[in-house]
Amino acid sequence: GHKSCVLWLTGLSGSGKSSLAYEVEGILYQHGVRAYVLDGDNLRHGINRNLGFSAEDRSENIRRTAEVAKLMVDAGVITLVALISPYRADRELARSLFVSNDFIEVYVDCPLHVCEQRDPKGLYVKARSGIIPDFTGITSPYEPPIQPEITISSNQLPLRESAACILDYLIAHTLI
Ligand code: GGZ
Repeated sequence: GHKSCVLWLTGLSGSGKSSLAYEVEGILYQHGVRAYVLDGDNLRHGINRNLGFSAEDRSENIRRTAEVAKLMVDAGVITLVALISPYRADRELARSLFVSNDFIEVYVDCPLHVCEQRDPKGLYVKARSGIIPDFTGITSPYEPPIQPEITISSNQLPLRESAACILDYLIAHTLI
């Protein structure tokens, strides 16, 4: 058996949040544990499609996603949220919707210059040239977590090992 919870992955664009979330989801699935990824980029095509990247819209993006995550946790699913969620206050609001052990903040820590070198979608180049305004890390702030439950240095660990860190946490806290 398992106990549902939310793993809230925060970090820069290109830091590896989505890859890590889907890796953990896949491993949990193989072990018969129900898990589901709420990915910022995907949600912005659906329930969050009317939101942009102003501070207000990001707050609303986080609030809605946290409410959906809460429903999923109530339904017994281990829920992996992958959102930049750059503002501490927004992440704290998300945390406040859950009982303390159910909210696990995962800081996907990757230096900006590494994210910018990767630039898988060419967004950093566009941000630098001013084509994309309010881009996190370039023209919009990112406030790193102060006391995350888990920190993953994603540029220093292979994906499998990063996923193993999260699984180890879940095991150590008897969530799986
Ligand atoms: C940051 C942006 C922006 C701006 C588009 N700033 O790496 P990606 O491309 O695939 O994922 C990023 C995604 C960020 O959406 P989130 O919902 O996670 O952001 S937040 O939590 O801050 O609300 C990025 C793309 O959208 N993208 N414009 N200006 N990322």
